[in-house]
Amino acid sequence: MPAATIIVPTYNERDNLGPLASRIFASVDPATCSLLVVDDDSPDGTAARAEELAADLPVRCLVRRGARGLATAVIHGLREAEADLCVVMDADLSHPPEAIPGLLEAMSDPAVDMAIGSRFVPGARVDLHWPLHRRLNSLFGRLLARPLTPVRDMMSGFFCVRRRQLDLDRLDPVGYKIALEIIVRHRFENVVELPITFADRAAGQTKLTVGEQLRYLRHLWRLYRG
Ligand SMILES: Nc1nc2c(ncn2[C@@H]2O[C@H](COP(=O)(O)OP(=O)(O)OP(=O)(O)O)[C@@H](O)[C@H]2O)c(=O)[nH]1
Ligand SMILES: [Mg+2]
Repeated sequence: MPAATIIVPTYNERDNLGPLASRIFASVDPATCSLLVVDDDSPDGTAARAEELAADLPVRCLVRRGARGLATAVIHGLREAEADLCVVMDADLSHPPEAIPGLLEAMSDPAVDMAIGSRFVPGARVDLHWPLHRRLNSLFGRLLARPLTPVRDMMSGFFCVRRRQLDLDRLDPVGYKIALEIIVRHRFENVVELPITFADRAAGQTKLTVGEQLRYLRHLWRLYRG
């Protein structure tokens, strides 16, 4: 298995980190892969939990103070990653760690720019108990981004990229949609989407607020403006 850094942005995910790390290191080799938690100084003690896990596993935690935001946390992680191959995923076990080897395998083809764990290709399943308004929200969000990229799940937070192919100084996202930002800014054309089963968050609370949705509109505006 190639060396890879698994970057996980966190805000108040203390109770998810243990199960997440167990499932990650049951799926990838701890001798070549490591977990990089990028925490925005969560009040629930997420960073302390990461430090506990670091006693037995290749886990490192970066704490950002005074900054908030999923996408910028991921960029911070990409800057600090040890490996060239970087996998980005959520902490809440919505993204199955068992799919990581498939993403890494897809990147073994040098022509592939990015591999995405996708909810919207044949074979994918979305095991969610989302209320109708949230599903409509997600659909509407994807429709708004459709002219920017043919990628079906451009909103996914589960993907693999090569650090050396990224110009991190060119990225200027607000909010959540880091994959969309990377695809559009780098004009990535060869994006592979692998079907995943997407689950409801395991523990803890959502951070997806109305403010976050307004930030998404601002983000789209920036991308359309070029
Ligand atoms: N560092 C950092 N991570 C964040 C921030 N907001 C969210 N995250 C993390 O980003 C990931 C996705 O956030 P979620 O709250 O799961 O968003 P979601 O998947 O759209 O919504 P739910 O799963 O319903 O909660 C999780 O690992 C969060 O902890 C933030 O401001 N800073
Ligand atoms: Mg989630």
